[in-house]
Amino acid sequence: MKKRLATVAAVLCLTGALVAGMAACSTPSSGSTQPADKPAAQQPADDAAAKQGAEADLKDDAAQQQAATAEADKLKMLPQDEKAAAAAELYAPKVTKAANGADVQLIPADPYMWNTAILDGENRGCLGSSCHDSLLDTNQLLPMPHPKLWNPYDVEATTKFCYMCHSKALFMQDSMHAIHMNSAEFAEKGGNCDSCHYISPQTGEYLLWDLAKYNNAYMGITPVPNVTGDFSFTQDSITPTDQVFYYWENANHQGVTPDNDTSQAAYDSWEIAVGGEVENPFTFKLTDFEDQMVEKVLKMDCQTNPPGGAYVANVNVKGIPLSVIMERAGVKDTANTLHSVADDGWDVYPVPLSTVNEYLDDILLVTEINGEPLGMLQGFPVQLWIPPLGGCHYTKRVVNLNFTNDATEARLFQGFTNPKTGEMFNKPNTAIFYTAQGTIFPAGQPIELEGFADAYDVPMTAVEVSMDKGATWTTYDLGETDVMRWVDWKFSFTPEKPGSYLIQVRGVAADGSVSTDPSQLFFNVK
Ligand SMILES: Nc1nc2c(c(=O)[nH]1)N[C@H]1C(S)=C(S)[C@@H](COP(=O)(O)O)O[C@H]1N2
Ligand SMILES: [Mo]
Repeated sequence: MKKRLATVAAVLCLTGALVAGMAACSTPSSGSTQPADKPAAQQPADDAAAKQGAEADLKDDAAQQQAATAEADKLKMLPQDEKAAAAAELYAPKVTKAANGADVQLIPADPYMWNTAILDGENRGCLGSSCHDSLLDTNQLLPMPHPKLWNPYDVEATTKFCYMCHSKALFMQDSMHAIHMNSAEFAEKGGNCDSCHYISPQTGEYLLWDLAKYNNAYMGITPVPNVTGDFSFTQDSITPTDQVFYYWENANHQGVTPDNDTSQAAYDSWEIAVGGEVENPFTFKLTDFEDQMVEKVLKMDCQTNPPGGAYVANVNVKGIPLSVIMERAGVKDTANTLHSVADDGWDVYPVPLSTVNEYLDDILLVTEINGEPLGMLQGFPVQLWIPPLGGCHYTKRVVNLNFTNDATEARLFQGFTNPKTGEMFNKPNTAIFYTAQGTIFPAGQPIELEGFADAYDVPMTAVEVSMDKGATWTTYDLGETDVMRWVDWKFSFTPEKPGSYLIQVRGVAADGSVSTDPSQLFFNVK
């Protein structure tokens, strides 16, 4: 496998395809910034042009770097008293615009210019002013298909998004090292270990810069022990339809997003065959059960929703109760498993019948979300919703419901295990919605944050907030919560003074488990 991935990286370099995905990536020591181009798929015919463009970019980079180095050199020669003011200006953290329009500063200001002049924070890590615009696009530049990712609720993708799938299969370290270390562009731009890693002075461990910078590397973040604010939550909030995530992995794990027919005719003619260990095998159309459909507010968490990610929805769904279908079929005692098979062959995550029976009141063959037919991406015309299991069990475009007697018990997926620690990565899980990393808030005004907390089949009992990197946590008890819906929390507080801050949010569930990877937001108050 390692060999195959290395070949892949070589192909990438040869075709120059990577060039499109890597906007100007400057050397870690330059102190200069280049604008990042939006990645775009390249046609083979464009390769020559792309290569020329990349060469021109590199020359531009080199010129900019020279200029920056000259400026920094001049500064080094200044007398001490003049140096401080000049350095503060030259090495001030950059203020840029986030995708949502907010002014952001990704690096805390510190009196010694440690973060920018010494650690060179502006030029390290995947994102920011360094190499990639967004991690969501990079995987689409691979030569092989890859499931499309996006970020509902504007939650920025981190490498934790990649780790969810790649921690077990196709190890992330292997592919990332091969792709970067074999990339001519990465080499030409002076990329090295420090570009991606933070080497812990305590342990010597190579941490990922993007994941470690705020907690381990930067100075200038003001701690707020025992932070307090106004906390509230609801389980009734509804994910707007355009923020409902989608995920197509397909039965072959190739992740090609389909382009299915969403016409009324396609809905009217959709057929589902019910069979296996049942008294009355039968085939039905969705229209046959129109008058028995019910509406419910239910959640769906993707099994691989990363820590701090928002592959989670809480929506008003309408559909046929599975109980109605099971009653009509007369499921025999010999059946122990439900296989819901899709037209793309998706039958990867069968469910034990005992689990089906446990949650039967909330299992629906869903045809509508928030009063509208399912979108193409959400599996028009029908998706089997099985809360509170992981989303992989929610088969889209079901064509078969097979009640079988399997020799081995079907495995349930309700959260993801970190293979390094054996602990759950994303259970309980939280995310902070709609707020860009580095956002600059006006001083003296309350900062209002919102997000979700959930733990699949385990009810949430508390949300905890820390503003001193986890030294103290303020607990907000939720009481008894409904496991079929998410917890949507709001937290509002006013920092006492301007500065740079880090807020972390973690969840506590009824089994006593606590998020291992809190969601976090770095922000500034000016
Ligand atoms: N037929 C089919 N069903 C599928 C998948 C798929 O690739 N094909 N992906 C599953 C996964 S992993 C998830 S998280 C949910 C996502 O459902 P949504 O797109 O409606 O949010 O669909 C599940 N059902
Ligand atoms: Mo999923």
